[in-house]
Amino acid sequence: MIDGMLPTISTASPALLALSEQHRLYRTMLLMREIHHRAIALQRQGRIGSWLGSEGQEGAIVGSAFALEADDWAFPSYREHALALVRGIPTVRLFHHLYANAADSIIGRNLPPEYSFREVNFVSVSAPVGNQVPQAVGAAMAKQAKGEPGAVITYFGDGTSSEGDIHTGMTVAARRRAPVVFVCQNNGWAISVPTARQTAGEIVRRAPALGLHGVRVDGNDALAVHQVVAEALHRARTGGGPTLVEAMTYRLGAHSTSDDPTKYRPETELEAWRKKDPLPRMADALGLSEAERAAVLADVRKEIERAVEEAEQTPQPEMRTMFDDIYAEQPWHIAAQAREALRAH
Ligand SMILES: Cc1ncc(C[n+]2csc(CCOP(=O)(O)OP(=O)(O)O)c2C)c(N)n1
Ligand SMILES: [Mg+2]
Repeated sequence: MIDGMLPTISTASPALLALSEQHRLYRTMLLMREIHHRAIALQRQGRIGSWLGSEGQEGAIVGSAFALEADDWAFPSYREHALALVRGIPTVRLFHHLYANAADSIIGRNLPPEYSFREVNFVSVSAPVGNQVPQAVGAAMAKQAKGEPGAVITYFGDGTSSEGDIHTGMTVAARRRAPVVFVCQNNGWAISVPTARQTAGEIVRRAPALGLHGVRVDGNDALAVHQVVAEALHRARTGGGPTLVEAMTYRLGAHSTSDDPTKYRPETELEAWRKKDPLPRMADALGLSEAERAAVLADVRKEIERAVEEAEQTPQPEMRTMFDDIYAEQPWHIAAQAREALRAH
């Protein structure tokens, strides 16, 4: 039942993805990396509230996102920014959310970056880790019950793999052969807790025990991730049951803008993983020259600058919106609070 149990497998077969798509995949990875750097700078300047980065994990995130089709649903965690981009959300909308402005799809209701993009089946990111997994299984079972096409993908981390919700979700999904793919990004750390202190076993080995397919993949090889996730989604869509994909990767940056990994993480470990950075690896796989790499970089930076400018110029949400979307009919005490707040404003 376990498809690949080697410590890491790199089975990139570009056959599944046209060359032009591979170039687009690389550009999206680079766009995500540059958004990450820009977001940290904006947070340090006090222009946005918070940021959780995906530096080092672009291969796992973008590679898997490229395997999705229009009918699929995604229940992401907080690092899958690029998933929204791949689903067709323009860069500026990520920044609208980070600025919590009036054009933010959730007008500042979540801690950034916890997006929600209903129109592309990108379900609101949950703050409590692991919440999204039973939700994804429920959505997959609903698809099954309604006879709707497509599958569901959900993401979580190595630390989150210790949560009960994960096991409940996977057990039910396997029992019901629900069309869902679980992507565990094992990035070595759950804030300051290393994976070895999180679990005595290997995460992917839980799959056969719970009755799922299990695949471990080199998460820094975007094409390998794409292939493994495309196969898992195909299996899910065609009634073959759920899969747990463990993508072995590494968080090169801090956990969030409130974290300082130099306090707990050995520099040598970081340096070893920098050498396995998924971005140059993908550029090498495409045979890109230095000039070509520089051209893509300049292009994504321009896109980001335009997006930041537009987000900055967009006004904040109106005060009254704070009281919307909570109750179908506003109760008297909320109405009274709204009146008072608007008077004081
Ligand atoms: C239920 C719950 N417990 C604790 C937290 C605090 N918390 C936020 S992120 C995080 C670490 C999660 O690590 P992992 O699953 O490995 O994901 P990563 O951050 O490495 O992507 C923790 C403990 C939370 N948000 N929710
Ligand atoms: Mg982790």
